[in-house]
Amino acid sequence: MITVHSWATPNGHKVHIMLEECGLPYRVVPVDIGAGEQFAPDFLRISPNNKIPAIVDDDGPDGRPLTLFESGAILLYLAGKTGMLLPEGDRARYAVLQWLMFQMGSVGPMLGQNHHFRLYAPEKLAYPIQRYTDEARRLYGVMDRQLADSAHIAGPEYSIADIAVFPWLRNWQNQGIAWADYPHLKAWFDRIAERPAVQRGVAVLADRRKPITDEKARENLFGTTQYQRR
Ligand SMILES: N[C@@H](CCC(=O)N[C@@H](CS)C(=O)NCC(=O)O)C(=O)O
Repeated sequence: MITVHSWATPNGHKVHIMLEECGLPYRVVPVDIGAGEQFAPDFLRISPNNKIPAIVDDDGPDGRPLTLFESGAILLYLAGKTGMLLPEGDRARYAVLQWLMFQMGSVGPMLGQNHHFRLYAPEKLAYPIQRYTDEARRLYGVMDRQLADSAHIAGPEYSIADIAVFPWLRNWQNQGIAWADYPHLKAWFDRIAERPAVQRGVAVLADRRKPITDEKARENLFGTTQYQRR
């Protein structure tokens, strides 16, 4: 059995979607990151970076339990375990890895900062809002051009690269994005959103998540608690 320690955020959704696509049995342990549960010693033992998602697979590659944090590593692990959504041929496989790294290194961090300065920062600061909105638009443009001649993010087949990117674009309204500027990306987004496993994946824990409006949640996520020595 796989246990997913998670919350209903884009990085959590990636893993929930992958588990649903693979049809693996799993159970979810909610880690309410607004309430500070990511700092609990038991969670830090499996996720020392105090972030969701993390998994524990009782049946790891050598038959012993395996723990993993970082959503990209988890997607690769689940693809390896099931033989699904990561092509076997070298050329196609490296294309998927390339776009997965693009998501992990650019889409996630840049859109994350964009959300931060647009929604959560106590002051609306013009410079970072401009900087991260520009970056978001640039990245949407990169993906739109890729999808002009490709059915999926990393090539003709649906893969873990699509699963990694999709949840980050669900919040496009809060990113200063006009879908009309990215027609190929929008068509892809709508196709992915129709997949039953994707719909089940984004529903996981969705009823538990609350908007980050209270001071305690803000403090846990962005304040001194975050930067205490552990
Ligand atoms: N690179 C990490 C990022 C994970 C991440 O940023 N998780 C956020 C939620 S989407 C989190 O747990 N934040 C809580 C915190 O920073 O304390 C991954 O892809 O797994």
